[in-house]
Amino acid sequence: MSNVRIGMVGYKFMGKAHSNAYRAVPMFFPDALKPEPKVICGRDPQAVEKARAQFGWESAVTDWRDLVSRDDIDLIDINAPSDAHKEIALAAAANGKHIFCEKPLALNLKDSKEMLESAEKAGIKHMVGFNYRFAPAVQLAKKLISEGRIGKIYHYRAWFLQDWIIDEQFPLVWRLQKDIAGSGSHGDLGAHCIDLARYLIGEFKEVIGMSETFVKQRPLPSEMTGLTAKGNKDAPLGDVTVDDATLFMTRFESGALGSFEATRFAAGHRCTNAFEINGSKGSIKFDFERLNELQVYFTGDDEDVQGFRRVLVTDAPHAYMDAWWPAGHTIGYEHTFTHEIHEFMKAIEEDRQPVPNFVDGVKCQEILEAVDRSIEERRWVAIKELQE
Ligand code: SOE
Repeated sequence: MSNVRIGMVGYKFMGKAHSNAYRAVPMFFPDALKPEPKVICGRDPQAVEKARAQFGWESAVTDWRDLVSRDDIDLIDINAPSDAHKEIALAAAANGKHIFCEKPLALNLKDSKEMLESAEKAGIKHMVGFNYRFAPAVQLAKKLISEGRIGKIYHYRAWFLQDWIIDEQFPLVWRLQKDIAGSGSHGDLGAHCIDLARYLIGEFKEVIGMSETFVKQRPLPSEMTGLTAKGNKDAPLGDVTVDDATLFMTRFESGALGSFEATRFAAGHRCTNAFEINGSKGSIKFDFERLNELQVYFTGDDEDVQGFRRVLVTDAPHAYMDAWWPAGHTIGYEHTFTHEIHEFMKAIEEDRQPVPNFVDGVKCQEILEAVDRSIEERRWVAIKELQE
């Protein structure tokens, strides 16, 4: 196979991010298989046709059922709202298509397990969209930890802060409806923090959390709108059925202690996805708003120059950077998706599963649900309980 022919379901925020990556991969990573953006799918014929022309897909369809069985498609990309993931993924797997699915993998743990089982049974390659793993600075953090340069890890602190729903008139978009989104800040933002923690320092052992829905009712939107929707104060109100903020503490299998905070109510924070890790030999700090930097502290530095150093992660020794620009030239959010798709193309070429895949999607969902259970039952919940 020389090209991987893509059929993509969804054409909004993530559809745009993925389309951009499919176009960028052959230009910047010409060594691996080439993704070929063939068919884009969405329910609204005019809107999907507009996206097709703008994002550069060959053709557009309005029913994903027509897409998953086509002979001229090798990989199905699912970036429609979360309630659509499972049905499309099961059908795609049954038709032998590889799958790239946005996070969170499904509405709940049960559905995510079903998706994993069907993918394994079909023998297809599957990937879940935890794109922040693919920031070169995050990869450098992983390298430093794996090489033992931070020592034994004691603390993992993560926070993902946004502020796009602080206005009480902001409409009840799909991301605020449990039956469509699965959960609120927890599954949307907390899922990224959980995945990064698993990637960087390993598995969670037990959790205890708390959450709040600060604004319980919001104006109903007139259409399926997203993050940039505008409120209409005269519209009838509907119930918000997801969390606005979820916080939890954890103990990792390694013995490290962790704290996590995901909220859409942190005024001034547009997209602060950050973590800090403290070990016996040093510390690491990352903040997505400064994507090209990693702050690193080593206890072994001479006393008179000790302090956090700012490493600009833009040069050839850093992951993926030799494919981009000369040393010191920065990259952005969209590059995380390009790296992610590149990894998927390489995995198909080498006939192995890409990482993160549906196994990681399920493990993340276990932790999300363990936190939910701990909130409901007001107690510590062992992750093992969810695996029984
Ligand atoms: C919206 O909250 C959002 O776009 C998430 O859905 C993404 O996964 C995250 O990367 C940024 O914020």
